[in-house]
Amino acid sequence: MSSTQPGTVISEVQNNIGIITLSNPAKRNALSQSLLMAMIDALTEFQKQRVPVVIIRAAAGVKIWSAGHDIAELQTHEDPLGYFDGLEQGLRAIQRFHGPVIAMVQGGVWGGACDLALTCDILIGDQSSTFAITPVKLGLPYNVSGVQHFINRVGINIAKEMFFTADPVPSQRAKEIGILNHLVQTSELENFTMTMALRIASHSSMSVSVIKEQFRLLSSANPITPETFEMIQGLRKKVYRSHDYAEGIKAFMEKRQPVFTGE
Ligand code: YXS
Repeated sequence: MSSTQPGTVISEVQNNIGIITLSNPAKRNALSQSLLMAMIDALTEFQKQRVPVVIIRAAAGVKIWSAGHDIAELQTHEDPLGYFDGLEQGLRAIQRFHGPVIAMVQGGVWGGACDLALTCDILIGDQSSTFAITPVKLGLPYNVSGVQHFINRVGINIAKEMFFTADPVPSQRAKEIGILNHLVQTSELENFTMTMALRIASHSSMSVSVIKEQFRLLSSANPITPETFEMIQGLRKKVYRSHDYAEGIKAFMEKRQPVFTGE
């Protein structure tokens, strides 16, 4: 079974493994609302078909796995990563899928796509894979659950460096700091990933599913008080209503460097 929604994703099942291929090449696989909804639809369909494991990938040989959130769809003066934003819905769909979701990565992973890849249960990449989280380049306030994803995955020190520098982390370092579970030769990437998916699928899907849910619940179990959450939201509001955020978006659309004023 394979379905393609132009400019979004290609979804198919091979040996009872679900495969979602990001397919928006004109925009370097930017995570548009329509691409994210198509990804969610594919996961929903795989869940119905009791597909035990899913691989999320881009087309073979791409230089950019995904350029991140579709900047053209980011609203200024509004929370760009609100609970119902397409990216946030997509991240939750990956977390709540009943089995492991494996990100198979070639090429650059940018911004919200880095959050999406890190939200997958297992990451396997080749030497061309790089990972950058880039809100500071747009003057954008990342969201609480997103920051938590990075702390959980790489630890607070590395997460700070990634957020503050916005520099792409190259594959070798990504392996060293725990972004990548495995760094494999390009020629081996598809076979290695499918072999792992089939290995997982050979085990009790009920047991795997419940253990995945335990990881989700335990990794998000960092209670903060309602007042603390409201303070964070207040701080974020200052940022997404700032000159800098509006300038960051405008500069990208005008293909120029932003001029930030810190206001
Ligand atoms: O000029 P055309 O119409 O052909 O379109 C160009 C780009 O504008 C478009 N494009 C994007 N459109 C919307 N959202 C994007 N994120 C995006 N990225 C690219 O795709 C066409 C080809 O882009 P071009 O010419 O730059 O390709 P390239 O191969 O030279 O460079 C590829 C990239 C990915 C290095 C470059 O496109 C780039 O730096 N893109 C922006 C990466 C980025 O900053 N992503 C973060 C998005 S915001 C986000 O994810 C979070 C909300 S956060 O900010 O918090 O991280």
